[in-house]
Amino acid sequence: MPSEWDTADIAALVRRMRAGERRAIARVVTELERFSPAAPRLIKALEPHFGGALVVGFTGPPGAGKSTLLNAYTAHARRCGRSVGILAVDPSSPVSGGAILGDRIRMQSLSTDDGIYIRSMATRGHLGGLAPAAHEVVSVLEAAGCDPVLIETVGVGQDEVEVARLADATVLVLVPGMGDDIQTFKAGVMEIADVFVINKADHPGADHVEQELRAMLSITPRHDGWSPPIVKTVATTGEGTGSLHEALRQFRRFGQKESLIRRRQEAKWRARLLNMLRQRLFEKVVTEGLSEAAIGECVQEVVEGRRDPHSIVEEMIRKAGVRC
Ligand SMILES: Nc1nc2c(ncn2[C@@H]2O[C@H](COP(=O)(O)OP(=O)(O)O)[C@@H](O)[C@H]2O)c(=O)[nH]1
Ligand SMILES: [Mg+2]
Repeated sequence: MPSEWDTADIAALVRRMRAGERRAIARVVTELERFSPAAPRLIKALEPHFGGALVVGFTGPPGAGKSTLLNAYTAHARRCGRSVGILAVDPSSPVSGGAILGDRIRMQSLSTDDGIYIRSMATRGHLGGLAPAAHEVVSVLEAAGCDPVLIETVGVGQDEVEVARLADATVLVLVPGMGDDIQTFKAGVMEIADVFVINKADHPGADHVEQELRAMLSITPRHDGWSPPIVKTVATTGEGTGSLHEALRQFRRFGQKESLIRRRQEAKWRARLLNMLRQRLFEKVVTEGLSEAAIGECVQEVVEGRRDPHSIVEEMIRKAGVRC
């Protein structure tokens, strides 16, 4: 692909991507992740094809079986004739990080299937927080015809709550032996679960976790009226993936009826628009408006106490022609 993109290049790439060509999908994702100069035009060309897929986030403690379950669910969706997009999110490290590597090997049997597209990325953007491109990656997978799009996170924490904002439905994966721990589970994490999975149901104690969960859900009903179903699975054999699929379908139906999914989409777009604006303004002020030398000079002025940083920032914004 040339460094200077013309309209025909973009149209050709989008066409190949929409046909499900893996290299084209990878290319679009990379351009968006890097916020390359072509990114805004690519997003514009893809916008008509955004939305429509069920985006499911899988979260839960490390070792609960999220990757295995995601694989089993993917196999189920493939049997139903669906194309599946997978975004593996590693909160700490770049893509080369070990945590993802283990999952990648397990995902290898899936990755030779043309109906499955897997992408891994770090959650941390260069400015901290969820990488803004995570939104774009999910949208690109949707535009490429993947439905569902599955997102896997590595553990339970703030990143998961952020990732849940990307998803239409969040599956919280628990395992036997966690019964008593459920009380101490962070409230924020419990609240994001639209469907609970008790995986490793081949181990003793699955019923106990289920009882604990039901007790907890009965005393803290959700404000939106949805009662999260509890599904038992054995991810290693695929047992229960049909029930998980059914639970997600029910949630989707409820969400559409109660305009819950719509409200989530609004929240998602709000975050996304602000991210895009932040990125664009930053680019305008820094990348387009300032040279490295000019920034270096400002740093010197601050360090030597000649100027205060606030007035410098104001001046940078003014020089870039952004009116506040
Ligand atoms: N017995 C049993 N083992 C499972 C099940 N699901 C996953 N495992 C195993 O649990 C380990 C952790 O699974 P993994 O999918 O990597 O967990 P993750 O860290 O949540 O992604 C692996 O060795 C899996 O083979 C299950 O349903 N039953
Ligand atoms: Mg995993």
